Amino acid sequence: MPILQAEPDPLDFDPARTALIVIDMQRDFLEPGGFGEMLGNDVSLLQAAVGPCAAALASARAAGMMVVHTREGHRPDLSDAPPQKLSRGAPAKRIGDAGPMGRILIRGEAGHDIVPQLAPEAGEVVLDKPGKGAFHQTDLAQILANRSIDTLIVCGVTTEVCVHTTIREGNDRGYRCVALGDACASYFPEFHRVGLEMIKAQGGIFGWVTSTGAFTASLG
Ligand code: TIU
Repeated sequence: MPILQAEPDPLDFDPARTALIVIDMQRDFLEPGGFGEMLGNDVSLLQAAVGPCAAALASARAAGMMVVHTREGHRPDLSDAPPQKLSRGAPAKRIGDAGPMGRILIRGEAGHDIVPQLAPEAGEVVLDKPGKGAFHQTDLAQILANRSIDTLIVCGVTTEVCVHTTIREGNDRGYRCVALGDACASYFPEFHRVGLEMIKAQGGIFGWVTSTGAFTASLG
């Protein structure tokens, strides 16, 4: 079995029982002219994760690993969006409002799509999720159970929001969750750094952290 060099400890993993989960690498969060930039964020911070995510995807595909791409977004009628989430942010810049790449965080809109550099391939799972965590109100648990998955390699954006929530959810459900630090990113560099520290603190309180290079090396 491959050994993955990670913090706080190395772990062995069976690629046939491991899934790469790419979180919310969507145009609205990452591209200049999207919703993220409209809110005043420096999207180049998130762009830094695209190359490492592409490298992780290439390795996982070559190894025949399961790949899951998630997208955060809602039904066009907003019926699945809690009022508390809809009321966040300045008026006219909220979920469902007209944004620069279509309605903000609405399924089917251009900005909701995954960036072209990381486009899903045939046979990969694309998971639409209404929350920050990938398990909340989705069929991810069943999809992973059907393949006897026990380990999740997690990358994407943002480190402290959707990546963190998914790793916390996965850890509580019994999965071994490993963040690829350089393949995650945040609009807030300090949140990214501390977010990774939090996962691996206290002996790996809810997961492991490693690098894309260590992951690709472990697969040979
Ligand atoms: N995907 C994800 O993290 N969604 C967010 O809303 N993140 C923020 O950091 N805002």
